[in-house]
Amino acid sequence: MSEQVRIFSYLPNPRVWKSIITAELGDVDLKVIGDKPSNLANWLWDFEPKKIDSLNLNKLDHFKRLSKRGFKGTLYKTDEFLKKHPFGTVPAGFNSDGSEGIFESNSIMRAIARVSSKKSLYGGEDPFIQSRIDSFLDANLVFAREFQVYVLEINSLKPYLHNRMKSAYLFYLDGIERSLSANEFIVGNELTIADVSFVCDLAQFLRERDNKKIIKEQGFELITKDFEKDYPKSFNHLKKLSKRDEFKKIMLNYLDKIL
Ligand SMILES: N[C@@H](CCC(=O)N[C@@H](CS)C(=O)NCC(=O)O)C(=O)O
Repeated sequence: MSEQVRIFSYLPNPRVWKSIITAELGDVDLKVIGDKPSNLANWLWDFEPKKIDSLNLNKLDHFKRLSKRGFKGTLYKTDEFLKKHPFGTVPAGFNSDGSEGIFESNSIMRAIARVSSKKSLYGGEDPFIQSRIDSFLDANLVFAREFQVYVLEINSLKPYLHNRMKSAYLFYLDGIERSLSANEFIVGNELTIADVSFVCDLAQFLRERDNKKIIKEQGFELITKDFEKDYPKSFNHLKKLSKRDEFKKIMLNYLDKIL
């Protein structure tokens, strides 16, 4: 039997971890295909992605696309890929026969939760709990988009960018901290994909600390400097979940150096 969901992406990628962890929690058959970020320019992006043989590059001229975000130079994407993925991004999710494309890492994760028989991952049968989970996922995406820009510009920071990132961080974590003051998990008292997305995106942002030297050299403070002190509930939640088997086997020691 073929897999239920397929993902093509550069790897490792915390945005893909959202789906892999959800598949672990929800017992969904997920196939992930990919390569190191720097190698993805040598792949033909498609439902059946293929490593490009450099000798055949001239035959692929038709599939040449100028990269738009996070990559530099040329990428190779089939017409069919762009039909399924109009924004042309990875991670790129697909249903089992490739007839549907699902983009945005939160939405790919949602697809996995919907396919799973473990309905509690996505609010059970209650449309309002499901929508509340969506609310957190939307807030998460806004935060993640801010930090994507920040990380891409980390070598040439400007006060405007740093301030914007700081206020997005404070806004997002104030809300998460408040929700964790009322419940054990972000939505209610069961683990949902809102928690999975929180762990993966925040873990990725905390790697800001790897860039401490370069941020300081440009005259700025680390935004996450006092994370543990300022947001103790969020910190404990992140730490506790990242130690659970389903998270740990995917994230390995990603957080060890920074927490
Ligand atoms: N918010 C999206 C971000 C996806 C994204 O921006 N992907 C970039 C790489 S980091 C991409 O695929 N760029 C393709 C291009 O540059 O053409 C998600 O969570 O999936």
